[in-house]
Amino acid sequence: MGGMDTTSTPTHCPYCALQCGMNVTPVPGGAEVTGRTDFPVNRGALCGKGRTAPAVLSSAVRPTSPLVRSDDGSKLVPASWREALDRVAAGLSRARTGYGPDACGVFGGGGLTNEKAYTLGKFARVVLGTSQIDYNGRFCMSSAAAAGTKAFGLDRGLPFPLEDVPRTGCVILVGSNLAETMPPALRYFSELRENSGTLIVVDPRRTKTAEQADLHLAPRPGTDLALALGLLHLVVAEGRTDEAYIRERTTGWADARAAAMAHWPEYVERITGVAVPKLREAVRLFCEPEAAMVLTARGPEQQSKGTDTVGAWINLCLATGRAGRPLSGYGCLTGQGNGQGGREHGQKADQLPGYRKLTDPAARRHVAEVWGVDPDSLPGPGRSAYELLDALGTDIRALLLMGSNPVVSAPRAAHVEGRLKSLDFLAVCDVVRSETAELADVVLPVTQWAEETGTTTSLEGRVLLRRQALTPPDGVRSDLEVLHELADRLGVEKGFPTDPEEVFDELRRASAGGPADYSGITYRRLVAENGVFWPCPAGDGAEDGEDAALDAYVVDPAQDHDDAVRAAVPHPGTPRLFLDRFATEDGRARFVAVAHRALAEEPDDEYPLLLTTGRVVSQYQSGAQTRRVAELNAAAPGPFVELHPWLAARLGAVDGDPVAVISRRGRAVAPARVTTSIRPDTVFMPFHWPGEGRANTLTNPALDPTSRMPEFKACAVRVEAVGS
Ligand SMILES: Nc1nc2c(c(=O)[nH]1)N[C@H]1C(S)=C(S)[C@@H](COP(=O)(O)OP(=O)(O)OC[C@H]3O[C@@H](n4cnc5c(=O)[nH]c(N)nc54)[C@H](O)[C@@H]3O)O[C@H]1N2
Ligand SMILES: Nc1nc2c(c(=O)[nH]1)N[C@H]1C(S)=C(S)[C@@H](COP(=O)(O)OP(=O)(O)OC[C@H]3O[C@@H](n4cnc5c(=O)[nH]c(N)nc54)[C@H](O)[C@@H]3O)O[C@H]1N2
Ligand code: SF4
Ligand SMILES: [Mo]
Repeated sequence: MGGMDTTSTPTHCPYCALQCGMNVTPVPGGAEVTGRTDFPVNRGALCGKGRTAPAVLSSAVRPTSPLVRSDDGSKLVPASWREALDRVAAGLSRARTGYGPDACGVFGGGGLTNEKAYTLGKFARVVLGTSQIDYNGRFCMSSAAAAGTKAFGLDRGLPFPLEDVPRTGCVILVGSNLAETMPPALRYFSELRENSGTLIVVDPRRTKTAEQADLHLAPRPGTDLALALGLLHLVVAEGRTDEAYIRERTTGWADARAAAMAHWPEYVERITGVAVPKLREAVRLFCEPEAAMVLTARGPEQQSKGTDTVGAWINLCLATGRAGRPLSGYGCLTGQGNGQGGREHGQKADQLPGYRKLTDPAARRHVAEVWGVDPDSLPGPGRSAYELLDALGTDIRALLLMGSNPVVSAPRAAHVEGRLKSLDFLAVCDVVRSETAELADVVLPVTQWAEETGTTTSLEGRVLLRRQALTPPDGVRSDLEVLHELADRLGVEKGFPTDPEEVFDELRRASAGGPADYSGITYRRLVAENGVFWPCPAGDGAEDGEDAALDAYVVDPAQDHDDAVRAAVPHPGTPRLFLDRFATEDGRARFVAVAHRALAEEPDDEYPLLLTTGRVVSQYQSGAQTRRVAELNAAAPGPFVELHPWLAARLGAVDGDPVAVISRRGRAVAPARVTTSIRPDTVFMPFHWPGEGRANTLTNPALDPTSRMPEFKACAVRVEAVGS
């Protein structure tokens, strides 16, 4: 696939879930990218990270040979692929022989393509026979996924395309700073306002996104649940519920209503710090137009009550008839490049491909048949991401890590770093020498986005083909090749193809009939149609007549095709979900009865402030990739601590002075950034950097009981001036 000459290839960005379309063109000494104007989501726009992504392809910033730990353990030294793979197979075998299959752990990532995520899950269950697999998406959108599944019977980040946003009446954006985290998406919200729609932003900080809003609510971190309940209370009190909708399309209203009525506006003001008139204004803006949306991101989700919090925002949509109707609905803005697909195809602890449940006997039978194994041989659900990392070196003796950098990104990171060091054996597949790779016994350097082909599923639920545009450097191999070689060494010779299209065709069969059904999607369609929204089941005639039907269909989808073509025409995909019914058994959406509760760690005399964490526009995640790009480092050179001038004055700190932020987990030091855009009771740190300024040294791994999401967005800290 793809031209290896100087022609440009249409593909997609390696980073976030917007998956902007880009053209990649080889140039002497590297490659250039331009935004694809034919891709509807970004229409040619790219952020700085996407524009500079080719810099990470350079052999100057990445290993191009496997690395193994030297005999004295002091450093990583180059080795042949044969030796490196032998060592990984031996490390995994030793753990399995010594302690049983669950002594091998696998940790994946939401940046991996669908093909890789699928193969990694299969590798864990079929080759290693371990239940101990999970991935970094657990740290990302798992609370929204749990709440969405509970309410609607299905979790797809956005149940509608972004193009619907400018045409609705009001959007409440809860804890998303998309002006920095998905810059090209901001256009949809500007267009909304140009069309006289309104934007409400809920964020403890006045971010670049909040500056665009008609109304900014700045709650104390971790109180979104109370806020949503307070808004629902007002909706009821002001007679703004949609009773016919509630009756026809939902269940559970009586209990949810009673729970909301216990949250008086004045009580909610006391908890959140948002004044009652602002609550009333939000209700008015949300309820007056015909249609409205609530979109959440990591702010309300990365809390130890994230699932209930998202549930409360969904309640608000349901009570006002704003879900499963045109231009209305609840959506979660998924984060990683394949944050959506990565959570559907089996690298999650409790899951089989097609978003099936590992505990469902029918699902086990279906997938086991595709895999050619006995259903009883498939292990059960394993631990969630943080629990898995916490068990390293105790129950789990060897770990295969692919597509994550937990030394920087996991909560209570110093502890996690210690657990990684206590392993008998650690293998890391990565494109760069990440901080976690530095701890490994073996590092396997792999090909990157523009050097390989595979599919991702964007935040809209649109499956996309990322195409190979460049020849990889000598010495690197693809993740699929790595898994193939390891499976072979561990005694499974078949079932781990290295051709992504072959893997995708198997994934289609494995997902057929499941909630995330990809069976009607082919690589050809993805190219011809610029992506396809799931679910997209294969029609009855699809296998036979597919090519002819596709050609006719692609030439003119709207044309009146004859019956034979029509029968074989592929399912068009599903841009908009739930318009007729929700995906629950009875077709109705479910309210949840939830009540406000405290943070896992409330401030006290010793730790009187709240720390919240998040992102800046020029760095991505743990920074493993973007910290290797000069232009991005110039724009965002290092960590900082945002604090309000009142707090700074009390500490005697001025802008730029180093300050120490101390929590029960540890201490981090970074320059103060004094700003009125943050609440005086809260400090903010971005989490992109290792070392002294690592935000995750401080964060609290308290988990949401349902989603197992850690409380990244609020923990108790104190701040001290340093060296003054
Ligand atoms: N530049 C850049 N872009 C990215 C990424 C990146 O690392 N860098 N990562 C990608 C990924 S994986 C993800 S998940 C997305 C994340 O995208 P976002 O969710 O937009 O990112 P965050 O900065 O983590 O959090 C958003 C906002 O939540 C606010 N917040 C903090 N605590 C609370 C709270 O208690 N309640 C509410 N309502 N808000 C709160 C923060 O102040 C912050 O402005 O971005 C994606 N895009
Ligand atoms: N304090 C705090 N912590 C957070 C968050 C927060 O808001 N606050 N957000 C959380 C969220 S939402 C997320 S998603 C996580 C993300 O945190 P991480 O899981 O650490 O994510 P990345 O930094 O993207 O790490 C991906 C790693 O995989 C490598 N990689 C990229 N592509 C590939 C590939 O195709 N194959 C292989 N083998 N490797 C690849 C990259 O080089 C990088 O080293 O962080 C979480 N941590
Ligand atoms: S917004 Fe996201 S997908 Fe688009 S160019 Fe930037 S990082 Fe890439
Ligand atoms: Mo994320």
